[in-house]
Amino acid sequence: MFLGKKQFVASFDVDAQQTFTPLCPDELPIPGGHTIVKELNAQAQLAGWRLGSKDAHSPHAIWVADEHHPPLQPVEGKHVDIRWPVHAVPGTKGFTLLSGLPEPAAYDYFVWKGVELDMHPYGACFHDLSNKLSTGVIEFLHFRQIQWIVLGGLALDYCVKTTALQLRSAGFKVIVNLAATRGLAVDSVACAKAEMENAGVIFITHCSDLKVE
Ligand code: VGL
Repeated sequence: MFLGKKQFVASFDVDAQQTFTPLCPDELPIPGGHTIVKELNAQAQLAGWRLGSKDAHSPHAIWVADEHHPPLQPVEGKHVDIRWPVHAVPGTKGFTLLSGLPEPAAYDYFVWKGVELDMHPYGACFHDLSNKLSTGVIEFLHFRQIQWIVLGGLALDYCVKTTALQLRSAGFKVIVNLAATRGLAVDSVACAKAEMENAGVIFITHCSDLKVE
């Protein structure tokens, strides 16, 4: 698939953090989550710009599961839907990017999300669940006149999906590189793929499917 000039193509590493890998078994381990680094770096080589995001959560956020409130149960809250185990706490191993990725400062644009105690965003484009409080990603992409975004990261069925849908709504052409992402659960991955496909997201199996000039 030909994408045209590299300067109009961005690569996006969504939440490619250790918290979402078997290296952090008590957080949100995703099978194979730690195996996507080579592919994320390869897709970034094809793009003129590299963006990244990190979940940055408090262990005291209102959505944190405990012995009385199990994970995946609904929570009352405008910017929160369900509970999750503590994950991606700044200063912990889980917060760090996967080994082999650049430092956040080496990306062209990098976002921390979920810092507020009462918010648990999934997409990297907005801090809230009603898409009102921008992280600046969409503005950055417009400012640079970027047309194509190639996405990878964790997890396919949550943050990668939501980011892809937000970018489609903002009018960008969006590709999800399946070799550069992994999902939390088989059922939600199937639903997520259908939802993304309906929204016009394109799937590739490997970034060698892409060509730029
Ligand atoms: C994520 C579930 C909970 C993700 C974050 O990054 O996909 N999933 N928090």
